Amino acid sequence: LNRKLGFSWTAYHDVNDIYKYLEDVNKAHSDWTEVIVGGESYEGRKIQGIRINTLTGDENKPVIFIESGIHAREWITPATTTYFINQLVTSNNPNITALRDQFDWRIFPSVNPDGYQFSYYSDRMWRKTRSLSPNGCIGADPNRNWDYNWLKHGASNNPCDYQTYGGSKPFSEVETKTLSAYIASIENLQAYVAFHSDAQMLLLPYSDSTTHVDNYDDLVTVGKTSLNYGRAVNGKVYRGPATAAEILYKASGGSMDWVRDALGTPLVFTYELRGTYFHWPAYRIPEQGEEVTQMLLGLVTEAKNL
Ligand code: ING
Ligand code: ZN
Repeated sequence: LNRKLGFSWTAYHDVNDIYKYLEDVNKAHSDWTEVIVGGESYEGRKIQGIRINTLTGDENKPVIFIESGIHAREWITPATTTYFINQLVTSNNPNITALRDQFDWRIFPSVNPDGYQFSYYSDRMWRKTRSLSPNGCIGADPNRNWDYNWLKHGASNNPCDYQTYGGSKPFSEVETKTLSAYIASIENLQAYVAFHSDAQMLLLPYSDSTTHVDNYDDLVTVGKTSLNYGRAVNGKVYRGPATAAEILYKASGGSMDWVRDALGTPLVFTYELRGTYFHWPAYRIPEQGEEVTQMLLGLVTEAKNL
């Protein structure tokens, strides 16, 4: 519990409070953090994140990008992401301070802020954005809307589909259009990590194919260490690392696949955290927050051995 900043990890917070927390972290550490805007939403919110980049004399550290909350109802992902931010900025553990100091972190806890607010206040199971289609139906799946094999597998072309409508065209959603432009503008992007719930897995690109990418063996090595670190916290076993096509289902148009294909980012991963129908009790947020912290530590530790 970080009382000084008026935020907690024993309750779920709405997006205004999450953004306020990022601003408070920045105020407390203004010399080495920055509030960043990765894009905007249909209803005019910012996609707000935080950059954590300590002053070490190295102006060109590798960038690690963290994407959470692309699916509105997967509340555990923004919650564990702010938990991780808190670890990075407050921990005295040398493993964590090294994790903080060696990278230029760009962390976005809620990349679908309209959807998250709608899930938080109106419809708990909402997943999509909140854009209005000409036929009156609302929302597109922001993890089916990226410009890679758009609508090829595991996506609906029906705007009224509650789950996986891919949008009217690739990047039809302002959230994915603006966020993808922001990601593409990052120099030295080494790792892209997306968080979902609740299949309890680690997924590798590409999500719509069982064909393996050229550095698949490296991704498996890094992914296994990451899962080992995570398992050491609570003993929870995650499936994978493997492609979604192999262990979950085929799905095209996801963020990680576009980042890998369009930008050639070497290390791209999607974690599916735990939960039951997207529910996870608030008092147990720290449990998964610690797991996520260790999984990211394991990822980086093994990646440095490549
Ligand atoms: N799972 C992801 C989904 O969008 C996924 C799995 C990851 C698909 C990456 C495509 C790309 O369906 C959840 N729980 O949303
Ligand atoms: Zn999801």
